[in-house]
Amino acid sequence: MKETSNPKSAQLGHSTTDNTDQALTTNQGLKINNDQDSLTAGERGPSLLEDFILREKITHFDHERIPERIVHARGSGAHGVFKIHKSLAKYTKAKFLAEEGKETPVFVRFSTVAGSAGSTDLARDVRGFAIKFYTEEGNYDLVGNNIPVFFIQDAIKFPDLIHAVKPEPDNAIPQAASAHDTFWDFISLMPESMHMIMWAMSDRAIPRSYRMMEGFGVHTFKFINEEGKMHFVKFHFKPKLGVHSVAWDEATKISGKDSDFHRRDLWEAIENGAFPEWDFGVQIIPEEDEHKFDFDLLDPTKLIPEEEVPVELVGTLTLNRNPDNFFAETEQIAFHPGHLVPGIDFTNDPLLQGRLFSYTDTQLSRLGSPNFHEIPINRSINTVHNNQRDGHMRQEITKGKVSYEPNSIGGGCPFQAMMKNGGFASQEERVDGKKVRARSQSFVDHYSQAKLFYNSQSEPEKTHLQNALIFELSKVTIPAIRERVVGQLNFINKELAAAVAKKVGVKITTLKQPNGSIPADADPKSLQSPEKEPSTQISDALSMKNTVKDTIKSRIIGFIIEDGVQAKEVNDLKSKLEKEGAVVQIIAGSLSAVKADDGTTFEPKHSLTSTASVCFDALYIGSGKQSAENLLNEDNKPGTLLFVNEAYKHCKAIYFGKGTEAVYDASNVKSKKHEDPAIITADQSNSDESFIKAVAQHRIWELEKARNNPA
Ligand code: HDE
Repeated sequence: MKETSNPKSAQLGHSTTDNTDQALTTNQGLKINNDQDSLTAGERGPSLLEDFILREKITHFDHERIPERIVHARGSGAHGVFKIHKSLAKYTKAKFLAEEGKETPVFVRFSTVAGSAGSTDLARDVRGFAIKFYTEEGNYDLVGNNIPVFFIQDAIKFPDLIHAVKPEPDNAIPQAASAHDTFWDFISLMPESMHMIMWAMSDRAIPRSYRMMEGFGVHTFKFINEEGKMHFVKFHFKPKLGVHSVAWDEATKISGKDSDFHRRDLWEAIENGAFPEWDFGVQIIPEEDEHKFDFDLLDPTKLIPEEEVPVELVGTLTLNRNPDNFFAETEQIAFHPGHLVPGIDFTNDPLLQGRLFSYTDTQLSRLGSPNFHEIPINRSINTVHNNQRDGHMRQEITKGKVSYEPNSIGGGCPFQAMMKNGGFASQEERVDGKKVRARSQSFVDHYSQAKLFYNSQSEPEKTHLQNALIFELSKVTIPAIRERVVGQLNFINKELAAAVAKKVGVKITTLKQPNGSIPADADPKSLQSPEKEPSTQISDALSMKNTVKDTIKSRIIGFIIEDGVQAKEVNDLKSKLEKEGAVVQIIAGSLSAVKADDGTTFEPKHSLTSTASVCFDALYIGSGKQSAENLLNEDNKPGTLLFVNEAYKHCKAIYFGKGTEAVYDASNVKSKKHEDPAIITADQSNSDESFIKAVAQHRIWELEKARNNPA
């Protein structure tokens, strides 16, 4: 889809300013002759109140900040297009899903949850995955996450959860981290969070890139077709590049080396034309099957295993344009799960129900006016007609005397649309029962899917999860909290609990009240036992081991070279890798041009000390004895070895070019030559191809334990 054919981009064009070749003006359009000095009484005298140019500039500056989002404050976004390949008309009348081949403009914002707007991208955290579809029937927002379940079952617990995870209120420590007392105190008392905790402590919470994570709608939603028939639906986005993460040690180091790592990665991929893509899929459940599952479809702490209901892939999401202005677009975009189009409706999931109130409410304090829908990024591509008027910063000039309905003076306009003409009508549903403040009995199963997730992980994933729990709980200063969390883990997996208990210095106790925080008058007998097993024992889709591993597209490969490097070898490999879509970046001892053996030069993008191996997916040590010797000279040796040793520790592919044995020998690489799939040497057959294959594997986590490398 060309940009000119994207109706949202065309609409934004009307609000976009280009300053090229323009004179500087005030906000009133007055050309400014001197923007260097204020108006003063005498050259060394006081400034004058009448200096409207100074006052306008300073006043605007004084008010340039708006409140950051209460959650998901740190985020990055991009424009793109959603295309439906296989019509869903059988299930939904939503036009953007029903018409095969239809393209819909989108804006997607990814985020972390707990940190402030300036916090590191690599925090261990859930990632937001919020999509605004600018459909011809109005904006549809799918405000999802990269994890398919949530911590809590009811919106009334959300402020508690967020207060617990945010920096502690007395000293505002720690920033963008769940590894502290209040978070784990709350979690230890909330068994319903255990499934989500398994996900949040897994490597899913430290993605390699926004482009390499899944997206989920989380809640069960409803599809309604032209005949009014309803199906339940779960939404999925599966990245074409596969689902990949970094190691925790990498994450903490990236936070120091480049805390904008994910933001930069998304920006650069789009600038380089490596447009991030996801397959869009749905799990469809006929209305009559609502109670067929051994969990409640309305419970947001449960997923539907793909073994029980397969994900049908029906579309693609592509991000193809960076915003022109971060504040105007990424910051001011306002999502809301209640932005619906005909053919999609909510369920009674009590978490979703609470969200329906929260999102508009929060925009009022964040964006400051009920007219936030008029901000260019939030405008629908179809025009808005209603009788809402006035308010702060109103932009629209609505003609006529009439601002009420019904009316005769305005000819009854704007009029209500019949359903057959696209009028939205909430799906009718029978609701009867007593007014109660209680959790449904069908929600009281907190451990079975936590077991499913844990049991579905590969060995290295289990180790990472265990280490994450150990790291987090080691930061908890109150032993009773650590012990209570271990007690919860013990209901999920005994070995996991034992391994964590040992490292965090607590004993395993059987919690008497596994169901944790319950209403004051609850009957403990009504609470179910943690012995329940999941309906599916193992689900392959839950392990990242089974993800896409056949592409090196957009992977960043560091070429470490120095003077004397063999130009032909470097150029040949570079073109091979670039042909496969990888990005090659030259690293040398300094930023001075590297003189190759044939007299040509290479311009380094980085020096050994300005970047680090954690910012790369794989390394190539450039061919040539001379280059290797220079990489090991007094000046460069520490940097070169740190690069190689860290990459080795993080199980990345490393390719030693011809004549670089000295670097191999000096490093911590202890693998037997030709026996380690991630360590490639130029003397092995098909070395280039072996390297490409190893890079596509992302990281060879299975080797981590054996390497036992302190780097
Ligand atoms: Fe949100 N959430 N949330 N949330 N959420 C917000 O809205 C809220 C929940 C999600 O990039 C806020 O505009 C409540 C689940 C994303 O702009 C706020 C509850 C899921 C984003 C809010 C939840 C999400 C938000 C803060 C429990 C995954 C970022 C700023 C009932 C399905 C959107 C804003 C963006 C943002 C409330 C739970 C996803 C305060 C009350 C579950 C991706 O309205």
